[in-house]
Formats: sequence, structure tokens, C-alpha cells
Amino acid sequence: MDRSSRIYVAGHRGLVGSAICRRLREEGYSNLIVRERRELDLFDRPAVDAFFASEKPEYVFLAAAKVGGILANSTYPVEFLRDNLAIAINVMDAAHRHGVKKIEMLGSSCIYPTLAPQPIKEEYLLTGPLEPTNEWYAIAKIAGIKLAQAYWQQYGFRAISLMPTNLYGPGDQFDLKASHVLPALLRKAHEARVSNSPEMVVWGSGNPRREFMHVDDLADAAVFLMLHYDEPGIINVGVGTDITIRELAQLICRVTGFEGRLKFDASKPDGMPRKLLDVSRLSGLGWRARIGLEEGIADTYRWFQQQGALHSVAT
Ligand code: GFB
Repeated sequence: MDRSSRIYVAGHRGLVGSAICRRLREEGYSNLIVRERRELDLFDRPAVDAFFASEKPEYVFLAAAKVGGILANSTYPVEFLRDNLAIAINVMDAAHRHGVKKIEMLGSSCIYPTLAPQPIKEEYLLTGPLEPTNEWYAIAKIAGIKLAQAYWQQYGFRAISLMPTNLYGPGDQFDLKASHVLPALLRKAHEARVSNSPEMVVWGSGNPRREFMHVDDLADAAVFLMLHYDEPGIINVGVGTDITIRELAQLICRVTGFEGRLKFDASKPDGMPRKLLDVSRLSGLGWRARIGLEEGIADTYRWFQQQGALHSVAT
């Protein structure tokens, strides 16, 4: 991939896709191809095919996906399974048939067994039962990985698959029913402070452990791996450390200035007890994350407040 390559970023409006576009532009890649959802429906196979036939991208970042937090995953199993399968099949097939040189698929750390030994190595894939709160999404992503590996094996099509840990950052989804934990707690703490509430609700026990990566770090890794990783085997992308949800909530209280109590709602699921990726394969290639968690949360909070100001929400 060079500065003038034709690069299609699928899902450029999302958290990951928008960060990859920012990163590519910063690096001087000037020939980016993007399409709004109304212009190109990735569920429409003939339309995807026609798009690849006419635009002839050389490199593809497949960051389009139906994503969401623990509640959204268990409320909309059909969308999480069907939509993600359809996107993977339509984009990968068209990319292969229309001469794409390399495609990078973005997966998720939820593909691993719910009780996988920690930190989780790439080879633990398909060694045990999946976490029930996100098995639909996980199955779609595992099928995507296998499809990429099948294209590589059968046709020599260079399709690499990255497994990022829990991501957050500017551009995230802050809807409390659909979002992941970090944006949800950021919004709750902000609103609790603004309304002088004595407490904020945190789902579950607060004991699960999660690893959080700023999306700008992920985007940096995504571009790095497009350039330097050429294997069908999956590769984890994480920061190498994790914290409990309780610790995350405390950190978010500090960043937002909310000084009230945390109230744990045991009626909500905990999900996987721990999800920390082993990143030795990635660090062996010479890449590591740079953005610390507190710094990354502060950056995301600034963005959230700017959005609020844009939409005249109290800040
Ligand atoms: O981020 P999250 O929704 O998803 O939840 P997963 C992580 C943990 O935070 C769970 C707790 O133990 C939640 O119960 N939590 C506490 C909250 N308060 C809240 C809150 O207000 N909102 C949310 N959403 N959680 C996701 C998968 O799993 O991981 C996706 O559902 C994806 O498929 C993603 O793979 C990376 O980390 O449990």
C-alpha cells in the first residue's frame, strides 16, 4: 500500500472506520474511497459487486459492522448475527472477485471462549463455549475469520484478520441501551454531576475485568498491520493490561468530576469474567499502544462535551 493506492474504508462513519480514515489521512494516503449507507447498502450483494467493479479499490479496511454493548447484543441476536455475516460475505467476495490486493477484517475479542485462560492467545479460538451474552456477534465474526482464511487457502487472496480488544474514543455510541460500558459510564457520570445526583448506576457486580484501547491506537495498529502483517492467522490488538468495571467507574468519576456513590445493579449481566488479550504476536512485530486509559477517557470526555455543546445539551 502506498500513498496513492485506492483504499476503501467500509464503515467510515463508525468509531473504528472514522479513526482509520483519520489515521490514513494523517499519514498522507490521499486516495480514500468511502460511501454513505444511503449510497451503498452493504447488505445488497449486487450493489456491493457493482461498487467494487466500478471503483476498483486496491486495499480494503472492513470496519463496517453491527456493534453494541452487552444489552444490545442479547436483545438483537438476529441483527448481530445476520448483518455481520452478510457484510463479511458481500464485501470479501466482491473484494476477491474485483482484484483487491489485500483486505483487513476487524473482528473482536468476544470471539474467544468465555472461560479462556488469560491473557488470551490467538490459538485459544474455538477451544471452548462462547459467552452467551454475545455469542451471536461472536459467531458472525468467527465465520468472517474463517471466510478470510478460506479465501487465502483456496485462492491465495490476502485477507488478514485483527481481533481488537474493547475499544472507545471520539465517535463512540453513547446511547445507554446500545453502548459499551465506557461511553455509558462516561455519560452517566456526566449527567449525574450536572444534575447533582447522589449516585450513578453501574450494571452487574463491578467485578468483571476488561481491557480498553483508545480507537486512535487501534487505527494506528490497523494501518501498521496492513503494511507489515501478511498471514492468514488472526492477530490480537490490545494494550496488554486490564481493570475491573468498578475501577473503570471510579476512574470515570475522577475524569468527569462526579463525586457521588456508585450503585451496582445486579439484575444486569456481567458477561465474560475477564477478557485480556495476549499481545505478544503484535509486540513481536514492533507495535505497541501509546494512549493511557485516563488520558484516553479525558480525550473522549472532551469530545462528548463538544457534541453536547453542538446539540445544546447542558454541559
Ligand atoms: O462493554 P460491555 O457492554 O460489553 O460491558 P462486553 C462490559 C461490562 O461492563 C459488563 C458492565 O460486565 C457490563 O455489565 N457495565 C456496567 C455496563 N455498567 C454498564 C453500562 O452502563 N453499560 C454497559 N454496556 N455495560 C462486548 C460485546 O462485551 O464486548 C460485544 O457485547 C463486543 O459483542 C465488545 O465484542 C468488545 O465487554 O461484556
